[in-house]
Amino acid sequence: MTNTTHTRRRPRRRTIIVAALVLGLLAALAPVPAGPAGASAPGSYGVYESTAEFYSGSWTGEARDWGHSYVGVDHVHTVDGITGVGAQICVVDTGVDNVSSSVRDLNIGSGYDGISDVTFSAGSSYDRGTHGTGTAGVAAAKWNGRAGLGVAPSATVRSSIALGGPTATGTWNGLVDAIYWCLNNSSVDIINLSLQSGFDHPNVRNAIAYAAQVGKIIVASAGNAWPAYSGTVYPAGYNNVTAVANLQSNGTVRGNSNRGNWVDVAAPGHLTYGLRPNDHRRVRFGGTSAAAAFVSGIAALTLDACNGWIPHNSSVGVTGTQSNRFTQVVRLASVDAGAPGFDTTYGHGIISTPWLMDILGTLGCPDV
Ligand SMILES: [Ca+2]
Ligand SMILES: [Ca+2]
Repeated sequence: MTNTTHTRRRPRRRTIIVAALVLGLLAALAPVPAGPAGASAPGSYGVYESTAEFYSGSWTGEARDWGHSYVGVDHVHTVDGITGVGAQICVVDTGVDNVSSSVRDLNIGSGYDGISDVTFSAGSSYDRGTHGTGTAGVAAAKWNGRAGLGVAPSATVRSSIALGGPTATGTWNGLVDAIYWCLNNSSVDIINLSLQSGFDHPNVRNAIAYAAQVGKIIVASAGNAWPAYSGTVYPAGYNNVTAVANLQSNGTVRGNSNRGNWVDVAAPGHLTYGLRPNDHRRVRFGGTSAAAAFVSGIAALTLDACNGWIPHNSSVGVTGTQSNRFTQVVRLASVDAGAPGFDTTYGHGIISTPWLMDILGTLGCPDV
């Protein structure tokens, strides 16, 4: 990794935050359905949240997540001054809890519930479970004396609900509606999909292709079902998506993180710090869900550094949609791990955030 120093701070408008009070956590490990490829779509509940572990644990005070130092996010925050200002992450999940404006540990904008087809204001954001708030926390929690620090603490979260119920599952229609709400929202820059399925549903595929076409960056979890399910995981397996494997603090990918030639990168995901609903206290949140959220936070840092636009550079393969360009800069900024060169477990390797910033500077991003 190399370091650069920067003096900057361009003021940008942003939305206000909010947060909540209370407790409660559940651990839902849903199996990936080995989708009937080529056959008719499975009925209603075909999409599952991508969470292996959700540790309620005890409150441990303010501290950075291990992953921040492991991949240099702390350096990018403190030395480069890049924190995700101006970026918006649409979290397609169980929702993001925000019942109290007295605890301001997430910047939350207005949202949408694809299950009941209603929109809601920033102040009335809610979580149908726990998974979405955990995910949002990994990506964008702020310091507030109560919670931890996310990868992009200045980014704004937009909640678009696709999962619910005791096992945090959803319908294909609900998922498609939730993705469309994100892509139709011009303020949204990044779509986080911490969910997994073995079924390549054409409507989901098309929605994601359209999201990429209109300039959104799409990030998805590799899945937590290895080796029980060894096929391609969707939506992570789509070309327009950055697929993220679950890195542990010992530098290895977790055993249940799904593998395949569609995996792009490994990022901290095991026992990372997320937020729990109701009190927004920090919890250990793990799985490829957290790893995807970590990279969505890095996407927000990228857009902060690039003032919202990743420049094209065909000589290093940074071409195509903004989502494709993001995938490519992530690949370029990954440190090889596991088997030499690209491999199906780590993809192109372990993300290095300072290296990514150096690459963005070389590409001409104005703020690094
Ligand atoms: Ca990909
Ligand atoms: Ca490798």
